[in-house]
Amino acid sequence: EEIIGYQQLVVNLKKKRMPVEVLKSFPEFSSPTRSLKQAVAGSEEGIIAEFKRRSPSKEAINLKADVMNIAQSYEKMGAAGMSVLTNQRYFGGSLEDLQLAKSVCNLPILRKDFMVDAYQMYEAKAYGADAILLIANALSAEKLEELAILAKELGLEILFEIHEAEEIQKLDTQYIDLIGVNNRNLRTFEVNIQQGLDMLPHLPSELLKISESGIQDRETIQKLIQKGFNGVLVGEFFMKQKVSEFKK
Ligand code: IGP
Repeated sequence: EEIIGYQQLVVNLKKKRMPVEVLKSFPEFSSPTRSLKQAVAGSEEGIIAEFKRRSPSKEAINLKADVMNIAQSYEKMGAAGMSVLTNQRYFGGSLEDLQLAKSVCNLPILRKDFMVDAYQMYEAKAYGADAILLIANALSAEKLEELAILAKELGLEILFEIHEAEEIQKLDTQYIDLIGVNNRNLRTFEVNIQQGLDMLPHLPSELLKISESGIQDRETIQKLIQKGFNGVLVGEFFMKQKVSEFKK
């Protein structure tokens, strides 16, 4: 059998799913995890800066953005980690974006996508993700646990995203590295930062909490941290800026 080059494998993935055995042969598959949890815990503002070309609610944000330049700029800015949208259809992203980001900086990388099956976990690890997203209201409790167990086996950390405090009960806290409180309602796209803040007292105190979505200025970041969040996940606000304007 012909040996396929690494770069060629990357291109092929876009078209069809390659065998899991092939994903396991990617160099990143056996690389150590950069802990997003530790990075957030050890940083003052816990900024997870997101790479997002467009979004379903806003259309184009920065379609031609250079992922390598932005990854390095996020690192220089002092971000604790980077989130890369790999969803093509709604966000214009790709696994190649993730792979490039990982290769040019030392930040832990979160694969931001709608994770629904085991294959995506192997894929995430192979392309260099350190953490994956599990959305509470997108999956059954059984599926969430199944994916969480596999993620942990592969050395991936878990950002568990919720919209309401009760959703925390859908996944045992032993699997959760970070809780993401999404301020954006994924059905109406409406953002309500106060609603996220109101959830804080109802979440387990021992877990790291990230406020996600709709954060458009430094003052809001400071307010969220001061009120008890350990970090923030910010996409559009950074993606609309020139990299030279990024600051801590
Ligand atoms: C970032 P914003 O408003 O700063 O660009 O949001 C992030 O929270 C958002 O992209 C997001 C997301 C998601 C995207 C939160 N949860 C789930 C896709 C899937």
